[in-house]
Amino acid sequence: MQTANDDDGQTESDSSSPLFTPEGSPSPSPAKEHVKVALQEAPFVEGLFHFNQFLSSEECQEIVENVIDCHYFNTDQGRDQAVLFGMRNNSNSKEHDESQPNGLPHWAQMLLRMIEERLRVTYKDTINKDILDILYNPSPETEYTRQMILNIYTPGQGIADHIDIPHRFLDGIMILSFGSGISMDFAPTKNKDGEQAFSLYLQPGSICILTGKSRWEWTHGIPAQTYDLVHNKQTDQVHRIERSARFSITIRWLKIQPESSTNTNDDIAQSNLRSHQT
Ligand SMILES: O=C(O)CCC(=O)C(=O)O
Repeated sequence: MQTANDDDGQTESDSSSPLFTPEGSPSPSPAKEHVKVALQEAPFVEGLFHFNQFLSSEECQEIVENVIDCHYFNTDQGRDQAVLFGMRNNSNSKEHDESQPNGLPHWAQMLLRMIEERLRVTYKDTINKDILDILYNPSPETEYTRQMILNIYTPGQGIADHIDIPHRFLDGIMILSFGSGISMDFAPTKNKDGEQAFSLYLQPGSICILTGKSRWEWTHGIPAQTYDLVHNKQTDQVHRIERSARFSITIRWLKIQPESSTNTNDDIAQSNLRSHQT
């Protein structure tokens, strides 16, 4: 593996967007810790799917503009995370129907439908019915709702390695990336079958899907650093890519549980994961 210091132009950060220009935020200091080399494509892990260029840059732009119009964020005041909830599933209906109003804003409903359609048609050779059901049609026996977490990461920010709380969220997590690319670390928790931790570069416009083993038995997290090292498979070189602001949308199924006091603690635990470079 050779190393190169130039940016190979993979990131398409949109520095003109107000979502990505947090005026007055402190400029991060250079990374101190060891920066792992990230892969452009995911190695095989049961239930993990990663598609680069899942969304076109025009689609990314439109989604970001819709989010800006909703005024969720104020990065000057540290408001860099928003959580959206849909309505609970209707236990009378057998199948979850993404085309029915679900309490989420229009742009989010459109996005959910677009992802479903694309997975069903364009990625049908990889995404089978079982995976689509996990993502779009969970068991009607459980009470659940859609949850979307929107996160802005400025360079130097990350999220601690974690497994999304097992008793709080169902199987099936989708992570969409916009703005800057970023490395995500994955590590097995069970240390069996010779599985190795790795780092994956999430490009803008990509989708990363965690189901099954990758959701329940692997941690994922984003190291708090100001740049990433990315291995280019074609040239066998490692490129240093500076981070700019990244925006992500994480889509999950949130279980509805009666014991709300536990839920509150869980929610705090889950939202405290965001980490900053020190
Ligand atoms: O923002 C991301 O890319 C990942 C977010 C995440 O892992 C989480 O909210 O649990």
